[in-house]
Amino acid sequence: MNSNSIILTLADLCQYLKEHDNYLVLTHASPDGDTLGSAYALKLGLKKLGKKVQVICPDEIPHKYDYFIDDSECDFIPETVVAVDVADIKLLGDMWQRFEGRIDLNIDHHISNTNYAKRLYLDETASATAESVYEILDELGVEFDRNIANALYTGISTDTGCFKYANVTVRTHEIAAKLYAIGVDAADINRIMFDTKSKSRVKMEMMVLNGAEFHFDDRCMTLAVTLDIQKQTGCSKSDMEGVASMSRSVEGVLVGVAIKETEKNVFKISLRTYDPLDASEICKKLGGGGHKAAAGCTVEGSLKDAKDAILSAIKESLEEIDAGANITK
Ligand SMILES: [Mn+2]
Repeated sequence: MNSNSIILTLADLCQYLKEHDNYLVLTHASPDGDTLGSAYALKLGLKKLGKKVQVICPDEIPHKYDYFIDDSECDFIPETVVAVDVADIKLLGDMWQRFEGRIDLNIDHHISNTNYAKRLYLDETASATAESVYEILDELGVEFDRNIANALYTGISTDTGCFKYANVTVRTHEIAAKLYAIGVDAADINRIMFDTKSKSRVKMEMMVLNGAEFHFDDRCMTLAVTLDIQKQTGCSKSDMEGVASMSRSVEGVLVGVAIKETEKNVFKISLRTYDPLDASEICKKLGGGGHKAAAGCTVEGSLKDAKDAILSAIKESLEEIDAGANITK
């Protein structure tokens, strides 16, 4: 694996994008608003510069994103492969081996980025990759339109929990303001992304909350979505996206854990933490990664194995914090 990406500045990146063509833009598997919004905004923007662009998503794209998906196809042989919001090549899911060593450019904001691409533009101060894509298109002189604004707004709003998380900066709001000036459909997007739940999701949440567990003086809450629950409620992958933040919204909880069974005896764990707990540090212990407040990892075995593994990693971090608190007393 190439672990020494050439690090690009914004100017280098824009130069590169101008000089190349026939783009294949890749999103991560289990796509979220940021990877999709970034990929399609990039596609729409580069097309305006006369470039040929195709987006590939390793998984089916949930219909709720239909309003900015540009399905237009044109015939070309891809020359330049760009991964957006993809911190690690393995996050390409079933496609990662096909693209190993073949990613020309990676545009990302994850501090855990594994430098797998030939070139990397990484801005870990950006709340969302879409924030960077806004700056890139702006720098390239692309004329923004409502579709691009909607795609970018989706990326930024979903990665910030609708501008609620600690990753929001002055710049996040400045870019959002620019998107408003372009005519972004913010209220409609917010309703679709944050205020609408499918019935199967509500049923799933009821069952998941029934099995909720509290640990470590109620500072940790775990929620598990087993295959059985998924089968009984018919909930989709995107229905399960919000489970991790459900637990963190409980009073006194510093770390919310969502354990999703993705196939028999394989559990994808999502962590949401508040300061001073670092979700990325905890998940790294189990081979995963992510951001300080939101990270993930995968554990194989039984549900109990998965729970034991993540709880012991969390316990270590909580003990370190408690020890630190004692020293400062
Ligand atoms: Mn992102």
